[in-house]
Formats: sequence, structure tokens, C-alpha cells
Amino acid sequence: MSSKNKADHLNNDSNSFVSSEYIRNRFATIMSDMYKDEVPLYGELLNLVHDINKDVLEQAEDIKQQLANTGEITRLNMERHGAIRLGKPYELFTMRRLFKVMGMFPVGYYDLATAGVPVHSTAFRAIENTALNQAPFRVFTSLLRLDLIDDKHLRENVESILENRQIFTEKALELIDKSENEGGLNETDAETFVQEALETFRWHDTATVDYDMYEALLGQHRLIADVVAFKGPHINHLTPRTLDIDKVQSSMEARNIPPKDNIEGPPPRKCPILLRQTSFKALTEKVSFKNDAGNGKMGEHKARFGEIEQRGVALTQKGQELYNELLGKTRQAIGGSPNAENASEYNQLLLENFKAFPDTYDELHAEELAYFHYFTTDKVKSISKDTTYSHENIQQLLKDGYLTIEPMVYEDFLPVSAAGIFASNLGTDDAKREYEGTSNQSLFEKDLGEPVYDLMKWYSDKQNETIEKCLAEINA
Ligand code: OOG
Ligand code: NI
Repeated sequence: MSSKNKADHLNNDSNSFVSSEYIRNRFATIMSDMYKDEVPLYGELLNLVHDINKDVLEQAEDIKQQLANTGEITRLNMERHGAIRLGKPYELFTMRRLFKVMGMFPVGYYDLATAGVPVHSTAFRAIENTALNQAPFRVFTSLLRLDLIDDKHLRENVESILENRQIFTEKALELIDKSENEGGLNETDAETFVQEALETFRWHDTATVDYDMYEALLGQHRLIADVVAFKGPHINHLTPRTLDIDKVQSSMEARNIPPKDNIEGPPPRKCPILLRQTSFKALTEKVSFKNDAGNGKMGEHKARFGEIEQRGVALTQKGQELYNELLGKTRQAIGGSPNAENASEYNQLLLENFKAFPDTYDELHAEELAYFHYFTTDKVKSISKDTTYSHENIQQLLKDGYLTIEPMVYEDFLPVSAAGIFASNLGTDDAKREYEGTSNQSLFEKDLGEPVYDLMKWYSDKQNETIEKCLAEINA
């Protein structure tokens, strides 16, 4: 890094603390480097995504302009989300504190038990627009629901295995404390912090349990084995953002990257909505297991995979309901999640059903199906200053060309897609299982140590902020 850049991120008015954006970017960078080392196919996928994004930006001036207007263009090639799976409340609680040092906060609650995965989750990410555009790193974080393990004996075993593990290094814990007590970290501490934090996410090819226990855990659910049999919550994928997921999907095979059978989420559209995702299947990795004699027995484990995503406009509650209805209808018609045999029938039907979802930004806006950023245009220079404009005038101002809008990108995740991603990497038998019992957001928040940010409220607040900003400019 040049000394000029170094000086830029030093925040002089707070005792030379570096910004959380700086720490988050550093962490995302070393995490990506580590994952490239651990899973070379991830590096291949990054190259493919970069090539395709470059093509899209060169060929589609409108997309390029839109991303420039919203500030997303600078973050596109840095954009990643990862995922981890935690075993016990202490780990979730401490993970929240760790991510806070990087300016990441829990947004949304996702219950995956209904889809056959015994976890509930949140996503840690930045919550300010500028912060998102500077360092767009997110982590989908799941906590195992021990209450859903029906075998009492196994559940007790799992509890005692997890009780004895510490997934954070001592130094990382010290620096979390220091950051909380002093209000930030200086550059040296920040570097130590990201290196120490990274240890928690590293892959270990030695299990902490013997082979029999591993088999027993696997017998309950592959995911339970993945969480419980290892020293820590290895990052299980790191997802770049593409501007053309259909192109990536069809180019994967040419590069020897085997894709899953179908793309999760909405069908291809002129105006992309929410999130479309695809992945390559989990790798089979050699693992050595403990045994009584102390010398390990070799076996295999599947957990880590690759994923890509294309993001579109965030939907309002009304839009989200229409999305759920059309997706649900499609899934029901083919009898649940699509598989290799009916993938093309599914895609056909999905496309057909989504004709009911307006596909121009004007309609999405007029019908209040999606969220938008509002901007003033040059025309406001000549606006009459006789009135004070307020929220009631916004739609008229837009019509009269004093304002313009751009789609607000969806920053979060989709429970049905997430379950599909879990399932394609866990094996279909597990995915077919159903868990009784209710979703339990309040227990999740108790374990987390604070409430999660409400998804819908976050987008509507953000949209409002842009409206307020326009009004302030117009009334100035
Ligand atoms: C998380 C799966 C969810 C996504 O993109 O929806 C996810 C996991 O497999 O642990 O990352
Ligand atoms: Ni993912």
C-alpha cells in the first residue's frame, strides 16, 4: 500500500484509530487470499466473474451508469459474502462483537429449520450506504439449533464436545475488548486483529472427534457433523457478485467448474430483483479423525463450495409477498425443490409465472413493489422557491423531472435460496427432512446479545434518507 493510501484511512481526530471500513477491507482481502489458497477453484471462479463483469460494463452503458449513480461501481469487484456455521450461543455472541470491530452488524433473521436445515441465521454487514460502497463484505452466520437434535444421547454428546471448544484466539479476544473499551484500534492493532480473527475461519483437516462420533453426527445431519466435528467454523464459501449470472452458469463447465443444477431465486429479467445464486458442488476433502491410540484414521468430509450471485433491486413487503407467491406456486407445481431431471421444466414455469411481476423500474416504482434511491436533477436549480416541498410533493417532483430514481440494491439473503444452497451441498436426503417446531427469533437474539436489524425497515429508512436529502437540497 502506498503511503498516501495509508494516510487516507487514518482517522486523525480519534487517536489515530483506523476506520472500521479499513479493517473490514483488510479482513475481506486476507480472507479471500486464504480461501484462494485453500480452494483453488474459488480463484478460477473469481477470474470468470471478473471477465464477465468487465464485458457487461463495456457493453451495457445503462447498467454502468446505474451502478455509477448508486456508488456500487467501485465496490463491484470487491464484493463478497461468506458463510459460517456456529455451534453454541457464546460463539454467536462473540462473533457479533468481533464483526462489530469491522463495522458489521446483524441484519435480518432467517429460519432454515422449516427447510430441513437445523439452524437459524443472520447476516453481518455494514449498515450505512457509504460504508457498504467502501467495503461491501458480508457474512451469513448460522447457529446450530441443538433443540432440533432428536437423539437425546447424541445431543448431550454434542453439547459436551462444543462446551470444550474455543474458536477464538486469545489475542483476538483481547483486541475485541480493547476496541470496545477504547472506541477503536490503531493500525498495528488492527493488523494483528484481522490476522488473529482469520484463524477462526481457517480450514482444519484434522477432526476433533473420532470416526465413530463423526458417523453418528453425520447420521443426524451432515450439517451437524460439519459444525461439531471441527475445531472452528471454517468459512464454507466466499461469493463474488456478477452482473450476468446466466453467462457465468453456462461458462462454468467450460472451465471445469461443475455447477449445481439450477439457479436459485427469481428468473432472468430485464430489471433484476433480489438475488439469484448458483454454486459449484462441495469438495470432497481428506480429514483425519482422532482415535483412541492417538494416530488418526483417514476419512472424507464435504463442506466447502463455491457460489456466485447476481443482485437486483430490493423489494418492499408488497413486492416480497408477490415474489414468495410466484416462487411458491412454481415450486409447488413441480413438487418442491427442483432437481437435475426437472430443472428445465422448472425454469420454464418460473419464467412463465413471473410474467405477473412487472419488469420495468417505472412500474416497480409506481406499484410500490421495490425500493429506490432518489436523486435531484439539474432542473432543481430553476425550481420555484415559493413553496416548501415535503414528502407529499415527491411523486409530482419526480414526474416533473426535478427528481430521478435508481434501484436500491438488495444487500441481504433469501431463506428459500439459502436452503437450496445448503441442500445442494449437503445431499438431498437431508434436505427432505422436516423439522417440527417454531422459529425462534427471540432465542436467537438472546444468544446474539442484541436484536437484529429489521430487514424491511432498513430499506425503507434508506429510501427515506435519500428523499430527505433531496428535499433538503430543494428547499435550501
Ligand atoms: C449458508 C448458506 C446461505 C446464501 O448465499 O444464501 C448462503 C451455508 O451454507 O452455511 O450463504
Ligand atoms: Ni452464500
